[in-house]
Amino acid sequence: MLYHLLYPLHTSISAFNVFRYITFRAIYASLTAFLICFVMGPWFIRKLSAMQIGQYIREDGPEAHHKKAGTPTMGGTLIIFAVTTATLLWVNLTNIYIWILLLVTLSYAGIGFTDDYLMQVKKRNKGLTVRGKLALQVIFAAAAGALVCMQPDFDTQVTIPFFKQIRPDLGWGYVIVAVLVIVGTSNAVNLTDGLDGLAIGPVIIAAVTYMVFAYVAGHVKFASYLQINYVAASGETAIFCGALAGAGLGFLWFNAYPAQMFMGDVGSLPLGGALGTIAVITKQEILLVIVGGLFVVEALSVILQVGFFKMTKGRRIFRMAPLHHHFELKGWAEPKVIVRFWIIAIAMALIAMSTLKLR
Ligand code: 57M
Repeated sequence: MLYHLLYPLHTSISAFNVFRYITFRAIYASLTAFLICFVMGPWFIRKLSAMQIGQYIREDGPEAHHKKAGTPTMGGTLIIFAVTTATLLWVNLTNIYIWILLLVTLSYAGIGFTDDYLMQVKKRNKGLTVRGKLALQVIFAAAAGALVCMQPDFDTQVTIPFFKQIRPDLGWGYVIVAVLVIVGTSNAVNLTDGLDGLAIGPVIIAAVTYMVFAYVAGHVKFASYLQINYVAASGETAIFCGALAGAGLGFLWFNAYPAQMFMGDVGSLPLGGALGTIAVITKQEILLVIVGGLFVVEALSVILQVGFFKMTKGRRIFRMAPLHHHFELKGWAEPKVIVRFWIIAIAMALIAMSTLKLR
């Protein structure tokens, strides 16, 4: 909005020229989203507490979690409000990719909100069914995938990290890749969200990484120099990434150990969905396995544990899945697990960045 209001004035006030630059708007979108979360956080936590939206803690979980009972949850509502407001303020609103990102973010927030609302407010012990949630996620991801494929400048090749020459063109089959990436990331972030700051830290790291990729993919000269797919107009999504990172930082202020609030499904589902959609738009779909390596490892630990548990009728690979519970039960203090997982996430992001140069 500010872009549309202020940039046209650059002919009389030359300082307003800065509104043209994606880098400038990405930084300010990030600061705007951060400030919204930071300033509104205490009020929001008080509201959640007054509405008694407190976390129910599973009895079979690690002992250390029992003291977290009643921590306000659904803090993701604030994150999504901050991301959406900052994005709408700073982007060029005629950019279709921004609307596709908002479609996934807000629809996934709606799914998560409904689930949380049924469990936390209506105090039902089950929210939406797993199948129902998955079906809705697939529908909105497929809609986003189809919209992306319909853009005249978007090609349906898939980028394979480290092998820049191999780019299989999937045609409409690309929608299936988009669905797998978006739905998979959404659920992997949700599984990771089990310790204070554990999910939001790597979300911030991934958002910053994709901010760089979005900027490069949307810049014809940089994209050609680095031999990556150029996606016309995708640079604007760097501003959304900035907003995501900023809102994440603002939320982390309150979610840092010991957490004053949790994000709930209304946060974890859309954050993962948004990262998946950015990966698709910037044509760095497979790279998300590296950028979001931590989410992948957490999801794999669940798949392996559940598979092994069923096959062996009750035996386990890990003390408990997802993986963060395994280390907790081994006796690592919660902050140690969290910070060490962040360190791994940063290392994975650096490896992902290196693919810009490696081929
Ligand atoms: C949600 N969420 C937390 C909070 C957060 C298939 C199975 C492995 C699924 C998995 C599962 O349900 N995962 C998704 C993980 C929950 O947090 C809420 O949920 C939101 C995200 N959706 O925002 O609102 C608890 O996590 C802790 N937490 C924090 N700090 C935070 O900032 O400490 C969350 C955010 C909170 C709080 O304690 O209550 C969750 O874990 O429920 N299931 C599991 O993760 C369960 N694992 C399991 O059953 N493993 C089995 C195998 C055979 C499947 C095994 O290994 O034996 C564990 N979850 C819990 N206790 N809480 C089991 C024990």
